[in-house]
Amino acid sequence: MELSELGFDAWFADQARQLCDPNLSVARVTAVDRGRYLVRDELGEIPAELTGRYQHEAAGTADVPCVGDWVCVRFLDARSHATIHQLLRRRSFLRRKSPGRDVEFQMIAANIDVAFVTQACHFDFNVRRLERYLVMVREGRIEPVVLFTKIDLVAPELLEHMLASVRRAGIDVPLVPVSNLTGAGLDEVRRLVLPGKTCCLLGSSGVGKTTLINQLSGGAALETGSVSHTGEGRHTTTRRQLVVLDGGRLLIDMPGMRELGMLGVGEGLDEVFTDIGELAANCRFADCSHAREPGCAVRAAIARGVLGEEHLQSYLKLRKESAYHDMSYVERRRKDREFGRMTRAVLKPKGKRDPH
Ligand SMILES: Nc1nc2c(ncn2[C@@H]2O[C@H](COP(=O)(O)OP(=O)(O)OP(=O)(O)O)[C@@H](O)[C@H]2O)c(=O)[nH]1
Ligand SMILES: [Mg+2]
Ligand SMILES: [Zn+2]
Repeated sequence: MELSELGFDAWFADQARQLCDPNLSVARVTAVDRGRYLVRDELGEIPAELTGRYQHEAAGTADVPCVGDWVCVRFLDARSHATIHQLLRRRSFLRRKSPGRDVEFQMIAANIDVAFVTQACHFDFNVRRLERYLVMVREGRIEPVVLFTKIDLVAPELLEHMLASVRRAGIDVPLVPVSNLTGAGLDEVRRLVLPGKTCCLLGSSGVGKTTLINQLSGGAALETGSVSHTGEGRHTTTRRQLVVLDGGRLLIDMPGMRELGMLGVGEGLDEVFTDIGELAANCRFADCSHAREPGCAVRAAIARGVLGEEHLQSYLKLRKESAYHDMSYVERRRKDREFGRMTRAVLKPKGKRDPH
């Protein structure tokens, strides 16, 4: 196996050259469980932990490695375990705001190319929740694909109805209806999981995420909910894990999310609701709230019937909830300063760095 089959490419190689001590190796985090890690490189997967220094210096939860991260490691005792010394920059990420007033993010996974946002047709379909997931995915610079699973459990008319509501909501990402039972749609999913690319499955518990990964891997490798039950809300998968399929196709399985939590700073929101963004450019006031201001182009579009009132309401609701909106001025300033420090640390010339 080559590192490129784990998703390593020129972009990360460049990072490694800048950040990694030449005596260290590069590996990818494949699982995280309460401070214990699994990392993988060309030769295999081994347990790892953060160095004391790393733990000491990590400024916030976002600096701690998560599944999918590339890290610099030292292999110890004939590769029986490793220590993690340095995190490489993330090209993309999934994160949510930690509970509490402070704007601190919990990283969920990193360096993902495609996120399959998964809902099961028979119990889980919800357009508003779909939008929340899509915002989170777009914000992390990840390509979304929507999967509707368990289509074997619903009548074709119901599926049609669901697809129509998604389109009505202005969601224009690829959408694949699948059944793990009949195999319908699986070839299409397979075509989207490309060698050297990392995909992840997101969605509620019991929608069939792990079952799908097992289908694609051609063997029942991971534990799934029992077949006799629909599985809703049982949280069979308990940790995030990167699975390597043959040909370097990489999939991250995740536990069902109980709660999506707060959203990030709002760029993802505008990408999912591009229609509203385009209309808003013509509102008279730049900070128009699209409530009752004069010259509001968004309200005018609703009056003309080209934009759904419900669509606007869900946009406004998400915008109100987004972390950026929630941040006080002081917090925003602090965040900006932290960011400045971080970029300076990254840009610090190599010769001046302390030895590890
Ligand atoms: N009828 C039907 N059942 C399915 C399908 N896909 C999965 N299941 C069943 O749904 C249940 C839950 O599947 P899992 O793959 O464990 O679901 P999950 O999304 O990984 O759930 P968590 O790990 O809890 O987040 C299992 O009993 C599966 O056999 C499908 O396409 N059709
Ligand atoms: Mg699972
Ligand atoms: Zn407006």
